[in-house]
Amino acid sequence: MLVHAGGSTMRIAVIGAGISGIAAGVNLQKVGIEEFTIFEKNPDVGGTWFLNSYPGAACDVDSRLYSYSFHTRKQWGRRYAEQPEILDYLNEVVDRFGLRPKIRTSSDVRSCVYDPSSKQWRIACEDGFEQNFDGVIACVGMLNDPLIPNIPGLDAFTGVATHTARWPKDLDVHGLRAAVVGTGSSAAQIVPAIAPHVHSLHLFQRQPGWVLPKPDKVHAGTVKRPAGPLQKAERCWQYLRRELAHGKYEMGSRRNVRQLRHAVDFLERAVDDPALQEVLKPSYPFGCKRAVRDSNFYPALLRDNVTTVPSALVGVDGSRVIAADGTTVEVDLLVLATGFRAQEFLNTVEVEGPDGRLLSHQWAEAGGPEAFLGVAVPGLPNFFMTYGPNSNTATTSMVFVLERQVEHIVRALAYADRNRLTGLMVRPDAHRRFNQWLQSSISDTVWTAGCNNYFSTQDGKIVTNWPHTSIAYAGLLKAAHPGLPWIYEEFRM
Ligand code: N01
Repeated sequence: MLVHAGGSTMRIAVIGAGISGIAAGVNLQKVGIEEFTIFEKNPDVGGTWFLNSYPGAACDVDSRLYSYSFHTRKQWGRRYAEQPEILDYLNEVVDRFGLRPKIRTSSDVRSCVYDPSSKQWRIACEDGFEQNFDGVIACVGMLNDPLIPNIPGLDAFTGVATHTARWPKDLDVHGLRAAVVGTGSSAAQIVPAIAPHVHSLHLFQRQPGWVLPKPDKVHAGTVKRPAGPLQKAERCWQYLRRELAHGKYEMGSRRNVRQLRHAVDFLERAVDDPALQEVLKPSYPFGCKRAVRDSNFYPALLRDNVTTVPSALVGVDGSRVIAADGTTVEVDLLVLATGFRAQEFLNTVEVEGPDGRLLSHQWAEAGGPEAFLGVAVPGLPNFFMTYGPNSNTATTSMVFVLERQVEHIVRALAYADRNRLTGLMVRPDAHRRFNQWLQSSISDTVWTAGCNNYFSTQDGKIVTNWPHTSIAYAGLLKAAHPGLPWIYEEFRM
């Protein structure tokens, strides 16, 4: 990218200092936009990797791939890094690129309102801080707002109740009678991590998930130097292998049937009890929910102190937790591994465009959140987002995807800056055509097979996932140059 010749005057607000917020800071500096503030609601950087500190929290994507292309590591401590190592890595990137002075921590952005007279966005934080910016990059993530199920009596639970993404720092689980609710990726990590230490553990499973092994490996140590040619080649191979293995999640495709067979084999090898096998076997196609990757989950369920309750948690009465099938257990610790409000994009920030319309209303009228390539929405000049609607790629590392989004966004803002535009905005027809094509590509995917997944709205519209390969997605982001008049509309004073 070219550095702005005359020196940039543009001032950008980045909301969130997680993986994409940090990448946005690095890329803005790269194009010479130095006037930016990264607002972070937490007391420190890292986003999801700051908040998800529950026992066993780790990444189920190979670390060689789950890291920035602009800051690689020669060797990670293990093949699938655990949360502390990923958080350490993100802090290292922040310091290496001198971003810390640009980050305003403990700053919860509550609203982002466009002021038509100044042609700027007014950012307002919960602590009363307000400031105007020429452009906004919302990097709040898709999995940031915990979904606490509406369970009668939960508020009055007499023990310790916590969501996985809000784990109390010094919680000692030793000897506790625990219940874990949910069987997604978070539950699959926390159950094996705490099962050996708790007195007993009851796992409340509403609907089982497909599980694949995770061939983890501990390395001799972490080498923080940049990856050499060999590690770069391995990273590239990891990427291509994942792309080739998954492709599109098409219902009944040869690939999908093969993945299903792999998951069934793994279940049958790992669980020798036929009754438990039956309980753990999903009745929907592989990939309808994001598959769990963990080699320790099934063995943990076979422990003497672990019981799988094949029923949803429906009530809490003092220290007793109650399942839909009537099972009642007395517990000291209630872990809600119940996921996130993934379909409610940007629900923690009120975004109001030039015409006074709220983005949430715009999306409600459209039947659910939608965006152009997951990054831009018509009616919002110089407003972009990462990890927006339908940009969750099931096939690869989200770090790869978020980096490509950030590159697209920063290129657009730099273009607006260079050309002295007051705004750059995706055209409604480009946005409409893109979303029509996108939704028609989704109709034959396994995500529509009718399982409980977090990909769709209540009306069944898939709003989180990208149906094609990440190569195709990255290619489209690259091809959609901000100067193309049939994609972006330009505004001048
Ligand atoms: O959440 P989920 P998660 N009684 O939504 C269940 C990422 N992630 O935090 O399936 C009983 O997958 C619910 O049941 P059902 C990753 O993208 C990544 O585990 O809806 N159960 C489900 O089992 C992942 O996909 C890593 O029937 C109840 C569970 O709660 C995403 O985060 C690690 C219930 C929620 O599962 C979310 O994963 C961890 C009830 N009343 C997470 N209510 C990596 O390694 C809800 N459930 C990168």
